[in-house]
Amino acid sequence: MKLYDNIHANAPIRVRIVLLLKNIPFERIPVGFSSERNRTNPTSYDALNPQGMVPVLADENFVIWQSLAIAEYLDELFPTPPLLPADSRGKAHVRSLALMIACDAQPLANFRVREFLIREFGLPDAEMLRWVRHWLAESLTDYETAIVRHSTPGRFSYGNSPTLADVYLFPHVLHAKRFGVPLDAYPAVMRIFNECMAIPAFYNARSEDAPNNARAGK
Ligand SMILES: N[C@@H](CCC(=O)N[C@@H](CS)C(=O)NCC(=O)O)C(=O)O
Repeated sequence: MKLYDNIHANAPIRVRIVLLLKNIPFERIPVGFSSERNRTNPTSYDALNPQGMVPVLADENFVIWQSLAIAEYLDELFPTPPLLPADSRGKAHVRSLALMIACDAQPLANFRVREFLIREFGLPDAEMLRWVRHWLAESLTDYETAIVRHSTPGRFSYGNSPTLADVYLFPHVLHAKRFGVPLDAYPAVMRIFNECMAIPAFYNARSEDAPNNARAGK
């Protein structure tokens, strides 16, 4: 497996967690970001992923993008340990949690969004930071509410073993830390984050400690 990755990026951490949890060997291919995409002269990476984002997974000639699609593909190919509950309701619940982050939270703080706000609206750094912190804090409040009110009790977002919900939550908390979001208001989220930190696959998937760091575009 090849993982197209960027050392500073958040979304590929999700895929690295899945690969490491399931002991799937992989090679990281570094991808650089530019501040504005050139639609008239697309790069070879744009040919791989029409969105030009990371992560992309190449399983031999099969190329797939969007971390949730990648994670579920890997979960089906390598079922142990499972990252979705066996029952339909459990699956739907875990996907709801993961999608809160994947669809509604992380995109608002993405590199291209931040770049656009600065470049096109002249947003000063401090205001841009306010934007990012605001949406990160909102999303953590919503996640905290969701797990306190609606999840099955347990050590993780859903029960006693990590699921795709935790695969999404963990890098999101790292992102919030990086942007200086105060985290005291989210005790349930932070309890789960600390449980994840104790699992080598989560810990080692973080950008600083990821395998093949030297290849990852420093
Ligand atoms: N929904 C996508 C999000 C991917 C994404 O946002 N990737 C970011 C890095 S964390 C990216 O490539 N950003 C480059 C850019 O914004 O131009 C997924 O889950 O794979």
